[in-house]
Amino acid sequence: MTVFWNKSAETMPSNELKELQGKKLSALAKFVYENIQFYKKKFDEMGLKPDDIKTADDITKLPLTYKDDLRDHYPFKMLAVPMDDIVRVHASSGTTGKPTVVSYTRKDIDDWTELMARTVMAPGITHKDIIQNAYGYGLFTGGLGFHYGAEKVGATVIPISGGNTDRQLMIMQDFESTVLTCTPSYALFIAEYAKKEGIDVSKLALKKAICGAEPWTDDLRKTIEKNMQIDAYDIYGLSEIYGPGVSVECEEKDGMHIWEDFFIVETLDKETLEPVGPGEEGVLAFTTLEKEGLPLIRYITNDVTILSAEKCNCGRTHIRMKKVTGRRDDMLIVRGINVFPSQIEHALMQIPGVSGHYQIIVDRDILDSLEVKVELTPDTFSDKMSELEKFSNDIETKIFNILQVRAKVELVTPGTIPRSMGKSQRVIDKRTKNI
Ligand code: DLL
Repeated sequence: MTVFWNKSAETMPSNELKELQGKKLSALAKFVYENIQFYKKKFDEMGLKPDDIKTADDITKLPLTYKDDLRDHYPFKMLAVPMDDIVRVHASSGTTGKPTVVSYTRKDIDDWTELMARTVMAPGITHKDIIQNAYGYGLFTGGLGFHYGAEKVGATVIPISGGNTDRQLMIMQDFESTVLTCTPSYALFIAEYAKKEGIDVSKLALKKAICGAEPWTDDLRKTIEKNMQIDAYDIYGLSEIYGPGVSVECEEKDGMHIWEDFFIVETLDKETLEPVGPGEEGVLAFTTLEKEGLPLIRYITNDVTILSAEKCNCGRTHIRMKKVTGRRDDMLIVRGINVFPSQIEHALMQIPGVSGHYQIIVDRDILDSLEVKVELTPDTFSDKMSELEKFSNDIETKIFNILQVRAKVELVTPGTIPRSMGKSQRVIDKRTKNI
């Protein structure tokens, strides 16, 4: 039997949903015009008045918002409320050394919790479950996002955070966790580790996993399901739009429901950014209908997917998105963490003696690996011959401090990284484009 957190909202007829979106969008247009200088300027430049926005279809009249706009207003200049009203801040990697910062009012946290409660229950999880939450706690939205939603549902939450796989498995056995929440690559790693340690997964109480924060294929799902003997569900979200809880798969495992009473979702042509319809591939853009702290209009996620407005057997009426099949920019996701090549360059350029030639190699064995080949200037290379290891450790630390991802640094002889006459290929992603 399908379980719901908020059945009336989740099964609201599509026409009612659209009408509700129209009302909320019209109020949002006024709110951002009056409270965010950035949007006021955009509206004025376009000759747009808040009163022009009356229905959900008027969304296309509104300006687009890009990640760079957030960067330009780092950290708090795009807030619609005074800082006194902000109760929490999260952040994710940005295109430069600076993170993308997102701020929440009390109402935003309550709304996010509502979204996460729906998201936890959609894959059939209830207050009876014991949820081992192995998403990272901290500035990353995964840990706390899940935590609040799972508690709201009344489930037992184990706030174990990521890493320390021995302890994960001990807790999983001793506390009889029934649900694991973590990135798909970590779920796969836990399965491999359990096998290596001789743990019989069929004896675990674990039944389900909710995995997301990075792209994964249906093939990987099957492997996780087989190796852990569980059902695994996809969850999508991004910090700018609360975090996890933007969409999730229900028990049908056929696309992720996007909570349309909180968001207007569009898919836009990858080149022109003109709207494309359901069934056509495009870049996801979200408009937040309830956010107070940092409301966003037509926020370009750069995630590419297809929307499906077809009826779902679970009874939820909210539109579904298929798996994310790629990104429109150069962001890499390494073990669930967003990595921009420009951040690595930024880290390298702070170290005297490092030349401008480097190469980033991403691969996947069980977990993603990140390797950076770095050329030193010829002088430094000969000077530092005796202390190359220390030098590469210093670079690794610098990269870790900026990215929070461990990279293996290999110092190479000057002149060995291929030079290019045109665009250099700085990033080699060996993970089969399996998304
Ligand atoms: O990854 C929020 C999250 C936490 C989602 C836990 C799911 C579970 P960010 O760190 O801001 O937020 O990264 C957002 O990650 O734009 C996508 O490119 C990617 N992403 C997130 N979920 C999925 C998914 C969190 N299920 C960026 N499939 C997004 C593919 C995903 N990509």
